[in-house]
Amino acid sequence: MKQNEADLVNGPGDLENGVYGVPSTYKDAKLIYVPVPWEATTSYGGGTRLGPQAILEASIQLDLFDWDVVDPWKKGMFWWDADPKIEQWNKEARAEKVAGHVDQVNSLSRKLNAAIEARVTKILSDGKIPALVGGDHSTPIGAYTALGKKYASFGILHIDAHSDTRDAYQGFTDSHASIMRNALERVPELTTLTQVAIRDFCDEEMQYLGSMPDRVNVFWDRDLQNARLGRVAFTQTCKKIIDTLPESVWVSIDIDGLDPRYCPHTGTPVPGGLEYSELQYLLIELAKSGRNILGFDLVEVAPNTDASATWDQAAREWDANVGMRLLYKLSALALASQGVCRFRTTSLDLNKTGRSLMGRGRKNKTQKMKQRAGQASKKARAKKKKSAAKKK
Ligand SMILES: [Mn+2]
Repeated sequence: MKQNEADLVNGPGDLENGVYGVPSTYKDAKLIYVPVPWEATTSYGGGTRLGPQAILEASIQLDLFDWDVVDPWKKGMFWWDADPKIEQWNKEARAEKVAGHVDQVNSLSRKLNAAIEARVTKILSDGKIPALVGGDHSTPIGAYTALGKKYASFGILHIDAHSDTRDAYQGFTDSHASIMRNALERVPELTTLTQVAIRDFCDEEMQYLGSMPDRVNVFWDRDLQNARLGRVAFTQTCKKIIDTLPESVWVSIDIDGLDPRYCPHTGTPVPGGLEYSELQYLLIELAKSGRNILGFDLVEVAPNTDASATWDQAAREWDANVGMRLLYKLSALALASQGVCRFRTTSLDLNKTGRSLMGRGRKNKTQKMKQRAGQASKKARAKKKKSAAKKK
């Protein structure tokens, strides 16, 4: 195990140490990952149960330097391996689903929810930040229940292509397509749900969302795309999104909220969506707004299991690579939002090389002009001298 800080920061990662190649224990870590290899109710493409392991394996590629937060990895990020029972329940649930036994699937979902709730409750009561890694989007309901028991009120910032407010999709009470409806109905402490990048939903969902204007805010992808076409700055849109949220916020990111080129193997991809840079900007602004990020879930990342891609590690790992980088950024921002880590400020924390050269164009131009003028007068002086010498 490498303990040397220079090795950790500058060398290649070693998975034996832990996630991102950083040595960590539950006891010392401030942020705890809860991987959930579960896809019992997946309705289209499969493979998201493999997401957590793929993200873990991709994590050693990461350089630990973070542009926004000072050394978030030093506060400890611990990967709390999933209970093997979850994989077993998932297998059983998939078989019951194929057999058309809806009730059995629902009963296995309830087992999962209880297990996740127990784990997240422990993390919260130990004063740590829970970070769930799915799995499909049904997986975090136990985390929301635990949150509701700990906090009097909180909001959810929900990034997704889908509204996920269907009533028991295909008969499954804990469907990935019902997560936010279940959250609204089972967790009264959830006072505000703000959805972003939503572009696939049904009539029933539209009506349901419209029935609670005081509790739900939706930033439709159509409006975001139109704003982009009309050259409305995303920075302005971000302000509007963040303004809807209360002081304490859980972030729920379905990776399909992004443009699908970032996550082509996710279960239910839809064209449109956020750019990676937009999502990152939104999360940074949320953290810097003074709000408290209580924790988060990142779901629906699915690795490329196409056999023809097995020769090409980069192609195989692309989805997990994107998911892993988002996971680290979210972790850093959650830690900083709670005051555990410091936000980086350009003037104090970056050396000359790291300082942004953007926005200094005018100054540079003036400097260049001055320099040129100086050179010109130098030349003129030299010419004068020369001609004076000739005259002699
Ligand atoms: Mn979703």
